[in-house]
Amino acid sequence: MNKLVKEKFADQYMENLQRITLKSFEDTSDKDRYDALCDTIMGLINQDWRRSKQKVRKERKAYYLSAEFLIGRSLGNNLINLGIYDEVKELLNEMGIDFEEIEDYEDDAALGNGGLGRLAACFIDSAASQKLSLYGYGVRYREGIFKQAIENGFQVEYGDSWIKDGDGWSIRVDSDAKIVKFRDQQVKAVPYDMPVVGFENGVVNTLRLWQSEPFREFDFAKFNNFEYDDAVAEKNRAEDITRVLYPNDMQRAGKLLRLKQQYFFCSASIQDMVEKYKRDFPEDLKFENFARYHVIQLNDTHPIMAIPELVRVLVDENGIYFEDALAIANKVFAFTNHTVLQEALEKWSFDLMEEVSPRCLEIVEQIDKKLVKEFKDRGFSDKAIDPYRIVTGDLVHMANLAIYVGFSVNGVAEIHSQILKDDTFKEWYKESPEKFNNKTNGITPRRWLVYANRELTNFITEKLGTDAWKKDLAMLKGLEKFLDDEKVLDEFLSIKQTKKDQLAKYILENEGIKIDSHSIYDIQIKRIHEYKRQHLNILHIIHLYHKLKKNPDLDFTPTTFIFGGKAAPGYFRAKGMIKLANEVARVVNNDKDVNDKLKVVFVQNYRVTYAEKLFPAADVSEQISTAGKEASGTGNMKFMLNGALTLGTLDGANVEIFEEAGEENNYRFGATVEELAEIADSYNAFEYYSKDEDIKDVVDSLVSGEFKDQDSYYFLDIYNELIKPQNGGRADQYYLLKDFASYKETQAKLNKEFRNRKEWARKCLKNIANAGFFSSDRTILEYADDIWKID
Ligand code: GP0
Repeated sequence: MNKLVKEKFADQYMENLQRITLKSFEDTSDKDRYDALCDTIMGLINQDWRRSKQKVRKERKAYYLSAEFLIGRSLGNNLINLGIYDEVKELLNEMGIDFEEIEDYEDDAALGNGGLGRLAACFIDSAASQKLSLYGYGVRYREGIFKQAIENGFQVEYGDSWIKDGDGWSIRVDSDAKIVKFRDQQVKAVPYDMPVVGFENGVVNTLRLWQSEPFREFDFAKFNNFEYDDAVAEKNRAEDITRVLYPNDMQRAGKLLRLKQQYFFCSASIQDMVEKYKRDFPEDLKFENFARYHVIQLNDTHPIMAIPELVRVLVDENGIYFEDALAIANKVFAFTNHTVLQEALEKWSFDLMEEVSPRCLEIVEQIDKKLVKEFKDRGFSDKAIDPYRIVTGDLVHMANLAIYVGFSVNGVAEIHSQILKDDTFKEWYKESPEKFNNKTNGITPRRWLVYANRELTNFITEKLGTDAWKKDLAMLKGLEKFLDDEKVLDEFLSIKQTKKDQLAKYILENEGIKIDSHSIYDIQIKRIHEYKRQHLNILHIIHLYHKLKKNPDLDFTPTTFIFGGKAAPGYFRAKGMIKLANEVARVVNNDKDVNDKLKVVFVQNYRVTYAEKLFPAADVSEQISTAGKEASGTGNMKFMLNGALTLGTLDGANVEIFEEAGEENNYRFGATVEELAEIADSYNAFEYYSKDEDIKDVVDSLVSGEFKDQDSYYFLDIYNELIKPQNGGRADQYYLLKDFASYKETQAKLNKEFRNRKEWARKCLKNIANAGFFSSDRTILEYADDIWKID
């Protein structure tokens, strides 16, 4: 930004501020100042946005359909991507405005649960930054993921009305509204477009989120007849559809409203594509070239209703034959799977499908019939066809529908894609191996490094002598030449210390807990789930606590264990894990005997904005899922990029992190997928419990009264899961006790090695230098080249 542009920006900002508020500058509030800043930035990108839209009208485009986009805040990120962050901050300072203060007026756009939704947000950032024409399509939930508070150690959920004070980053486009028809309801789908600003390249893509609205706000006749509730009943019923994000991560909802949400945004998006196609290619009445111009990536099973909907729109509304419509769908749809946990693979019952869209159900059955015929013609028996069936009994298997109709199926890390072929979808792999491919996840370096860690960003730019790495993260490799440069290693350590000090301050302000910023920051932040094994971490903390109690002079590097994450409101055991973490924190933090060595913090309401402060400050990244269960993980990459070492199992993208940065520069522990497969039938958790004193000690502490769960039965439940065979199955489904000893030993090793500061810093730098592969720029280019064929 040169001086002139800066002055123009300042003038524009002042003008907007006064126009919006009708106040003199001195009288404006911080919120006013925030609003005016959004407005000014929206004005600034307006031209690029229009130009970007216009330019790609007649080009092949990719569409990312996702029920979740976990964006977080946009102000800082947009300024970074526009390349004017520092200048605008300075400018506001000159005006006497504290940038950080007004930044806090923005609520997170938390329209997602966790990894899957955040991945979608990283992807659209990378696509715009790589000048790819990728459209995002999703849902504009009025309530994002609930706000979490910890009260008395328990998770309590509050609503998240993130747009109640307006939404400065969206433009409502009434002229593009669609009608979505359910069996016995019709609603208006109104698009809100959000700009997706590419990194310093003039490209602005669009994220289009659909909001459900009634055709009329109010039934006047009913109101006149004193039927006040009925007068707004239709309005409420329509608004219900996009009222709230289902807060379940990796759990089939099985609820009518959820399927309605899915069909709602799929239908609106498909109609949008078809309508624009007819506008831009009016001569192609038979849609012969539709597939040449469209490719649709389905983000997990949630948007798969788009398949029957496309067929329906082509057949019923455009006079195309079913066979031809299906042939088009074959070339258009690609499917990404994000987990091998069965409880996440959606299967919808006939009656719900029927209630949402009888016609789409009919089309699904027709597709299934075709599938059966094809397999029969090739000599398959009924039984052999079974695993492929889209319809079995009265259930519709969404994944089978997507794999059969689509031309591509991908997993999100090497190991995960392999498991899909070997296990989850092995029958399909045998039939259609050419459809299967891997796309290892990535993260956008703009939000997760350039924005979140200004200090490290400047360090890297200075060391590399250029900032081109922000667009080409593989360039970080150049940092390797400083691995033995003690001065540089010291510099890194001092940056890490700055970020740790900042986090300590933030935690004190937000959680009321004082932590020692010179202790090891050992951090586990992610959704709370048994397979992610937060309770392995907690049990180990109990072990350390007992050890320190017995021997206060123990040779131990002071450590702060930090947790963050939400539990699905109906997930009993996950809520128990939160209570346990908080109860252990309460006991440990109030015990003077261990206080200067051990602290435990559960940060409340973990979200993108909190994450931006946690990742840069971490020393140790906890990635301790049961091998084979975490498809990829993306938090692991954010830690790595910010110079934390991974303490992890051979699971998901950890495997690739160890490959890139070297196992010797991280802390790997625990059983492998193969080892677990081998003992699957013979595993006896109770034996581990009875033979290992340390295990027995910590497991028993769950029910000894040392930690109190206020009669919630949370701790007994965890105790039972670990050592008592569970309804039909065995105990300890996720092999905590199996991995405990290995985890404990690796923690001990790490704890000692942390003290060799130079060597530790060297490992951190080695990790940063090799994090380039995990840029979502790389991932998105692979999607573009291998699946989408767009340039
Ligand atoms: C996977 F199936 N993931 C699902 C889901 O419903 N929600 C969700 O967030 C996650 C995976 O667990 C992941 O391994 C993965 O990296 C992410 O999707 C993006 O692919 C880690 O969070």
